[in-house]
Amino acid sequence: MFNLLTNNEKGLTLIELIIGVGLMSLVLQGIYAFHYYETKSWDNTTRSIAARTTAQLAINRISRDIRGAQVISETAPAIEAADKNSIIFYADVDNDQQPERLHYYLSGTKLIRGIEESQTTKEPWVFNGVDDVKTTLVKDDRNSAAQPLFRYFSSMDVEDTNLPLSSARRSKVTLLKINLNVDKDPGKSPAPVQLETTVDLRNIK
Ligand SMILES: [Ca+2]
Repeated sequence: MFNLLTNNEKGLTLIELIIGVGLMSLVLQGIYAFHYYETKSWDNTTRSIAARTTAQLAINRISRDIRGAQVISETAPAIEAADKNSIIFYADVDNDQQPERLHYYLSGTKLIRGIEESQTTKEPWVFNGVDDVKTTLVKDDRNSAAQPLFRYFSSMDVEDTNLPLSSARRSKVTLLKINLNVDKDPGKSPAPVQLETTVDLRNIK
């Protein structure tokens, strides 16, 4: 009896070894799975924060530019073109007392900010309608005709859906709603980032 106990304590039987290895394997799988999901979750969180930051910066930029919109000729409104996913207007965004032509538009999934300086350094201001500089503000913009970036409201806060707006209608725009939809991989996590802001245009110069 004594010998039997001693023998058993000296080493593992094959069964014990198999059970031990099996248990160890389960533990390792658990650790791996935990690590995998933690990393994935961390990646999603990081990407979500990055998308939200990009969207917020873009929406801030557009809002700031459009708030400075100004009438540059007596015969044309401050907003030169107004459509679902594009807008053109004039504003002195670099504070040099000369207006620039701002052009926001979607090119595929890119939200672009185009800017053109006047061909003249004093009135009358002359623009060729060609962007001098183009900057991509958002790479993964998922706005579309069904989910437009820009919505226009006339007096009484009535939405004008006759897009693109005619010149007469553009001069009546008092509110602009910007709805930005950013999503790197539609259908996959993280969820799309959607930001909306309203810009009051009643004080257009
Ligand atoms: Ca300027």
